[in-house]
Amino acid sequence: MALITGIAGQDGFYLTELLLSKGYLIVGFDNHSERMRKLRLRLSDNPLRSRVLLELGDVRDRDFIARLISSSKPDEIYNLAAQSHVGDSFQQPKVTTDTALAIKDLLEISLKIHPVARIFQASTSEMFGDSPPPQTERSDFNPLSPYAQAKLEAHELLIEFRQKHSCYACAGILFNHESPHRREEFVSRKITLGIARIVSDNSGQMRLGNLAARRDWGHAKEYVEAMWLMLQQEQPEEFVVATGKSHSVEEFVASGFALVGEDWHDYVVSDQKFFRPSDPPDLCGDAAEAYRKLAWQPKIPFGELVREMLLADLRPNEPAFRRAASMILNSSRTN
Ligand code: NAP
Ligand code: F7E
Repeated sequence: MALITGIAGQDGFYLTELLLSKGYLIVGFDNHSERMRKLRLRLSDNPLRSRVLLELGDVRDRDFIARLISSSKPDEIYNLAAQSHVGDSFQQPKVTTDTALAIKDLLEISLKIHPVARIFQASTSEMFGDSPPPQTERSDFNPLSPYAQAKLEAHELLIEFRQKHSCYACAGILFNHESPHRREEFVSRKITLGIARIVSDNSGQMRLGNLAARRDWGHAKEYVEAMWLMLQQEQPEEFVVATGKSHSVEEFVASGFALVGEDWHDYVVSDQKFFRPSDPPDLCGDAAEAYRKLAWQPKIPFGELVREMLLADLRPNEPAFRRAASMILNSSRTN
């Protein structure tokens, strides 16, 4: 039995599919009712869907968490709930911090009523800020946003709690991971959806912020495997989860437009409105420890991730989409 907080987000979906395939029963909750509706819809063709119990709820609600843990007695708890948009955290620091720090209640409640549960916390590469790449488990943290600061507090709190109470709790230091289920507020999906719209209308513009920022983009499907592996170890430990290669936002844009035979310079405008007060320049993780101890290694390269996301956003019925899709399929056959 697993409990997943923030189950209706991108990772919640992939983790649910992974755990179902491993025979788990799942209890999951999220506070976003529209996304919960979409999750139910996505799971509707999974023959194992009756093994998932979904609830609307808030990770900051202590009574709700206590009731859920005491009724489900989960072997594993995956804490994915977060206000996870870095840009938004500058406008909403309190909700971002309160949600991140809900891990404290989760740890305390679990220790009190069901201490055998193993707990995974979704920490983030954003905690490194401008620490020089490649970042490892031993790199300095230097958070540059309210989101990064809140996640770092949660990360340190978890490690301290584990040392004090000898419980099984650990945090994955996750670098950016994307998929066709990524919310469109994040740059990867904003780019692939934007290209799909431009191809469809044969016109339009894409307004982005900082094109020079470099991120280490992997596929969410592979990152949830690392989460599961981390809870199967003898001893709880923190791991960097990353591909080891970073690309600039400009490279993401250029790869996407090249796949539909267009030059990005004709469509993309860099707009101050989408810049953040501060932005880590280059986040690129070294996941050697995860490879050595978890035997975890990402296999989906950057180009394939961009292709998969773009293909998913192209609507199949229009001629322009069909043309672009066949170009993408041809390019994937030749490399
Ligand atoms: P996501 O798509 O934003 O999913 C998080 C889900 O949690 C959303 O549905 C969100 O709904 C929900 N949520 C927010 N506040 C909540 C609350 N108080 N109670 C219950 N649910 C709440 O994020 P993700 O990409 O799946 O990421 C999963 C976790 O990994 C997050 O903790 C994120 O910070 C962390 N992480 C992600 C990445 C990445 O690249 N994807 C990298 C490092 C770490 P709302 O829309 O209402 O907020
Ligand atoms: O930005 C730049 C932006 O919002 C990536 C979350 O999952 O990963 C994610 O956080 C980069 C940044 O993701 C736009 O300034 C340029 O440099 O897609 P993003 P993020 O901020 O890296 C980390 C690891 C998490 O933990 C988070 O939860 O792209 N950028 N132009 C833009 N970003 C957005 N969103 N929109 C733009 O127009």
